[in-house]
Amino acid sequence: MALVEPTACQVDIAAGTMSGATGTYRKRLADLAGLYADQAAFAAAIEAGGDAIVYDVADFRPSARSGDLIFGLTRMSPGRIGDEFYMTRGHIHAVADRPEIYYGQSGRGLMLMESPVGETRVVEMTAQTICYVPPFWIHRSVNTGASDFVMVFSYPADAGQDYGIIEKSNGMRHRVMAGGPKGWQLVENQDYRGRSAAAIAGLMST
Ligand code: S6P
Ligand code: ZN
Repeated sequence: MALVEPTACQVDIAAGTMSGATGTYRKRLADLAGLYADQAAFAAAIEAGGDAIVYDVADFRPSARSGDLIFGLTRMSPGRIGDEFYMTRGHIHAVADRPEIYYGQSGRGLMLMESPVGETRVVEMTAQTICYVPPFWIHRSVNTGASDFVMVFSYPADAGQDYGIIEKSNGMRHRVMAGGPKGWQLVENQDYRGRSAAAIAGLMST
């Protein structure tokens, strides 16, 4: 098998960028319609502030081979729609038993995780926090701070992303809203629909 050349990518924490990326994408508010609870606040935010950038992702994908690694950088803007903090779309890995790590670079936020049966876990993150997302956990990043929230991530190259799992449940079980002693609190998503036993068994048999 042909060897891949070793490489290095440089993170610019202040800019929230990574050199040498093989791919980048940007998500603006309009790309995230339906994600937030307060639809009137969502429409007002687009009307008032233009189509704000919510997050940028840059990654390095050497190959899609199992055993290889993808790594990259997520930069999230600070902001809220109503009381709900800016967040990523969230997903489970398409090969559901593939894990991930995130390494905080700057800012403040959290990793919101949900198991197939609907248990919620939160890992709070600041610079130098390493968050381990175990196999089978749905994960979404949330910027709960007042500045950019920047994280390095790495996950197996054959993991893929399944975004439909969150759409099918009408969102994750909990929303992250302003309030409480820490400045953020979990609030039950009123529209949430739990997964069927068959769906859970299907995920866990990966
Ligand atoms: C991929 C990994 C990250 C996210 C990124 C944006 O498995 O978890 O690269 O893709 O943080 O989140 P999302 O949910 O829009 O892919
Ligand atoms: Zn992931």
